[in-house]
Amino acid sequence: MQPEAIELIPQALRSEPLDAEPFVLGPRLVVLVGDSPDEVSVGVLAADLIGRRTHRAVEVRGHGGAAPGEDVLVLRVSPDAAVPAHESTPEPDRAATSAQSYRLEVGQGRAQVSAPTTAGLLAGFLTFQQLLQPGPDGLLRARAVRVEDVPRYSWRGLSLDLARSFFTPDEIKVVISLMTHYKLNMLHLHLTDDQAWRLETPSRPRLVAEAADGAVTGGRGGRLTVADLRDLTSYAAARGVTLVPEIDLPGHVNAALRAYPELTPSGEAPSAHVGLEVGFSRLTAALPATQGFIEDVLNDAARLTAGPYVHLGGDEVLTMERAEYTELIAAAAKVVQEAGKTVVGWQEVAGVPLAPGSVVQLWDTRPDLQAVREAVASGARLLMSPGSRVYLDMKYDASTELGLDWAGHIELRDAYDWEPADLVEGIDPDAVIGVEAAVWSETLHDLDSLLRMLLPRLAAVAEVAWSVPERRSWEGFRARVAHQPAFWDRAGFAWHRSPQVDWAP
Ligand code: TNX
Repeated sequence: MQPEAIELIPQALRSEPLDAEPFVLGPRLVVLVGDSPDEVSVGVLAADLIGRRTHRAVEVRGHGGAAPGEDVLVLRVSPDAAVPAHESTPEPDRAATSAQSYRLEVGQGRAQVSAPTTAGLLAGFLTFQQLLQPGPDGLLRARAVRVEDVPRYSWRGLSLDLARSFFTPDEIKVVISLMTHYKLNMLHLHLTDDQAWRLETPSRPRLVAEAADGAVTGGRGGRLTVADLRDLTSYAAARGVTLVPEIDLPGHVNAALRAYPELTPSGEAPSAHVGLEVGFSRLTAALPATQGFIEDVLNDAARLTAGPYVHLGGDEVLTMERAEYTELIAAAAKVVQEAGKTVVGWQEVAGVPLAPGSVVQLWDTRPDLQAVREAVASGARLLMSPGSRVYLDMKYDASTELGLDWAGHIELRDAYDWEPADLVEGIDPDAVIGVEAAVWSETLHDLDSLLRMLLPRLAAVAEVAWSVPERRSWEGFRARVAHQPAFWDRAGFAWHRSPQVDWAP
């Protein structure tokens, strides 16, 4: 028996083969759950996902046990199932990561997941689902194994640009399902930029009325209605994913200026932006309309999403003195905090006084990072999105048709082989809240193009975020990822055949 489950990504903290026959999924599988509504909803999702693979309905049973001849998957929330956080987990996140832990035991005819919360239960089920692979007889089977697992970081994210080119709610759901498969839990939506404003914003109806149809040349227009966002929020929640809305201020606002020209000094609407340049558009602190606009749009973003974070952007404002920038970011941060949410901002916000616990998202390691070190020293958390590692809109190599290359080429190993705690010299590793991949849509105008950039690299980033350092190795990952196309092909996902992997036949 192989000591490691070759199918598993991200790698688990501990897994140990058991001396028993494998679990072979026969015609009668029952999912046994506790009777809390949350346990039932994980059970229903589990039954749905397995049912899709076996083309058979799977029963979810809230009371009672199994009958003879039934195979069972038992899903139990129980506080004592918690796996303690690993020592590499930042101190402030140890309770949160342990809450997402699980224990899984697989044997003949029976698999059981126990976890302290439904988030852990879902993670444990997803591990079981990855272990289930077709045998020579065509039946799905999972080797007998005991797994104890806990994520390293509490924030395991993906940022998706809807502004340069739109992705529909159904496409976003595909992305959410993919994230769930790899135990990613934070979906950051970049909803506004120079090209377009994608989020229906009830306090400012002209934003989508005037500026939702825009896109880069060749890209797609579109909007998320309030109802779409509500639906996506619950779809994501059922899959363990929290949405983080980003309203990008005080730059990247050309679309907003078109809808509300009183935000410009001349009072005239600028022309539509369909190119790739950044940094030219801006709010103006001295204009009377500005403060009310910031309050309205951020309050709506806070109100329309269920999660604890609102991202206020803050990146690449190339035409503004620092004092005005500071004034605008401080005003925006105040709105987010008064709405009861935690501020997230791109690394440029470091230097603006922010409440402790605010999240600074690092994307460019080239400039001097002294302000970032100082922000961390005064209580900010750091979210690691280094462009040269996890910007999944970068080309794999010179022959990649789509994508950009300002941060270099990113082959699979580049996305995998780095250590978040060592990325910025001189910061306390306890300040790192997690890891987030980002994918920008300047050149990615349909779902296939998007997926081809995400796969296989998203699996690599997911392992960087979930698995502890001593369980990670490029050679191990390379061997395991070679088996992932079975899943991608089954789901119809486009993917990049990286030459760094000996793909399984
Ligand atoms: C940098 S990351 C940007 C985006 C671009 C992206 C393209 C960041 C804060 N700004 O505006 O879309 O590069 O890779």
